[in-house]
Amino acid sequence: MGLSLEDDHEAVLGQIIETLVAEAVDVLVIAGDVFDRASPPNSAIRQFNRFLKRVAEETEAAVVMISGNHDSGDRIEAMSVFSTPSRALVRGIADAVEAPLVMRDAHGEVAFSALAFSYEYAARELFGDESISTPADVIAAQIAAARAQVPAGARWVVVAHAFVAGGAVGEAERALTRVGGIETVPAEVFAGADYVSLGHLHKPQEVGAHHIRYSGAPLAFGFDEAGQEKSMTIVDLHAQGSDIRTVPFRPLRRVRSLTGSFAELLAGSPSEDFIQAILNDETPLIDPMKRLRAVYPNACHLTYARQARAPESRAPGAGRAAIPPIDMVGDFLKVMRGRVPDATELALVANRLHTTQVAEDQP
Ligand SMILES: [Mn+2]
Repeated sequence: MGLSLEDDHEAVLGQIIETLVAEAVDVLVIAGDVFDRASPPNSAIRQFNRFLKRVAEETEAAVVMISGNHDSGDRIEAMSVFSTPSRALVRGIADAVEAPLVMRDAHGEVAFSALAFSYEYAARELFGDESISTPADVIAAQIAAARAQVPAGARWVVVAHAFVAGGAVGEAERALTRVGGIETVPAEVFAGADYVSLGHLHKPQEVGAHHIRYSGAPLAFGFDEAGQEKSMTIVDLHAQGSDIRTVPFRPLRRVRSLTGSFAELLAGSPSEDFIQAILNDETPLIDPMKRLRAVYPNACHLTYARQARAPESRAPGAGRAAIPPIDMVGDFLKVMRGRVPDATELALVANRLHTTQVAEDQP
């Protein structure tokens, strides 16, 4: 969008600090992605360092943090080297020996296992197991390594970065998505954990069970997340079971979609929010964005409702699943590049889809 989100992040990070203090939180879990790219700008690193310093100085909370698929694992791992074992467990790179952070409360010990995100090829090498071929295999190997280190009788919290089956996915997380859904990890892999704290999906949600949860991203990252309330999850672990609730964030600027005629939108209340305008005017207007920004200075996207409707008319009565994958890939490439795939590209895609299909059909 070309707009800086630094102030928006600062507001939410401040609210996290307030909540850690107000709720006397024992452990802050950051389940990745920490940053949205492997080489984040220095301003983002500085802002995050300031935040961690405030957690250390102004709160009693320990920190358990893992890298996600967008992070540089090595960059996150660097933060672990000198961290105080009782106050922080930071994991950027998966390990075959997953030592937990062990905390103690009135009911006894709680072990936190922090499973850094790992691709299959890296996990095959790490665990010396050539049969690791899916994200579910990776997590299963990490879980087995972690479980072996949990003290007898301790309750167990698992922190992981994965797409757990059944989760609602948004546009920003789709980079990991492969045809056929084999990237998903079944919730059953976490059997035995008292709580599973997940990162990757942006929408706050539970998956498969009450105690297996995504806290969600602290800010909305696209218009598909417009209107979604972001929050932090507060978990009270009991001797058995847990209480789970959310504390909503109050974003500086919201991400909103406004639908109406151009005249109606111009007459709306002025707002600094990030606005997507969906115009239902039948004829295109001249430079509407410039005039909209007089009312909504952070308006950053504009479409006409008749354009948005157009794709539906292509396959009347047919669900999205009815479109063959090869056509879906072709449509995607056409939208992204403005031309359909050529014969060589189609052959490559078809070959890859076939391999995936064969792999899925195996028992
Ligand atoms: Mn992710």
